[in-house]
Amino acid sequence: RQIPADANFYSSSFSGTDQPRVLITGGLGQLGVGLANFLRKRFGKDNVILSDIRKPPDHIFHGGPFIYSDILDYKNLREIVVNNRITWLFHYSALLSAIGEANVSLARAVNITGLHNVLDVAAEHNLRLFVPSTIGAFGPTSPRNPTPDICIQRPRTIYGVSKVHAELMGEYYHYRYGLDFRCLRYPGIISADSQPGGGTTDYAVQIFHDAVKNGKFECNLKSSTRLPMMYIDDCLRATLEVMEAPAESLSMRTYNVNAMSFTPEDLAQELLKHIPEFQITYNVDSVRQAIADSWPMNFDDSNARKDWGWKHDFDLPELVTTMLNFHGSDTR
Ligand code: AKB
Repeated sequence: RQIPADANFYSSSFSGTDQPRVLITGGLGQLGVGLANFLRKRFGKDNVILSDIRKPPDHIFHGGPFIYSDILDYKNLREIVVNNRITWLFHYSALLSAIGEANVSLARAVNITGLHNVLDVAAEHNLRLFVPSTIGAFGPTSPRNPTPDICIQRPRTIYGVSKVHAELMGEYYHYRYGLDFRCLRYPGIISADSQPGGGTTDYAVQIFHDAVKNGKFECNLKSSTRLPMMYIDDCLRATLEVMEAPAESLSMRTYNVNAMSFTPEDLAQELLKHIPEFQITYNVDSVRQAIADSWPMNFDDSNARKDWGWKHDFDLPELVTTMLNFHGSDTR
């Protein structure tokens, strides 16, 4: 691997007017397929390559290029970047907060060693690199209501620790080697046609499915647990917007982005407006509850709004209507 000592070596040869050639790692998670579809509309189907270590369902193969890539295998990653003339990389491979606590060594390998490979390949090949961070990058000693971009970050999960590491390493590579690193701290993301796996905010996705199918939902967080959340369309748009923002508009390389903030009780009340028979019960998972209690309740994203014009479209009422429409419920 060649990481030069000369900080000017990687001065950008990518001009914002070129059509990017995109690679998405961890493409079969909650966000990858939606991001690929979104980017393909803008950059063309063949310019966006989705990748994962798992075999995709047929419809994903038919939607555009899909290849095997293992972020723990540096040569494999480099071969893909070189052979496909990749210029932008979206790095979505990660173990989320709750599952990370059950698999610390795997989370450490994927979230930290994998990130090192991605950073090196991006720096070597002059890529523009997006790495998602999260509300989980904060901890119990961070200000929680609201949480600003710059404050104490002492998360208590391996997921959070790995995301703080990613933020710092990306910024370090930016200042040291000129890597065009861009990072958003996502709230809990709510999507209709893809499932999260192993997160603390997953309840806010599952509740719609169960409400429509069974008219009831058992929640694994307390009714009063307030967390920042965002609908997937806002998340994908924020991601593209920060990637397309002129470098000179970015006063930072890691931004909070926010849309709404609610508790399970707030969400249940909004669902009741559409499904009057809906019932919610609570059976608290102590691991997830402890994680949620250490996370921001509200996110201050004023820097994203000021620097590159971030503005969300979906608040709680629009979120609920959109999710219920997708799940085929009769929304009254
Ligand atoms: C999780 O709950 O672990 C993720 C996140 C907020 O980063 N959805």
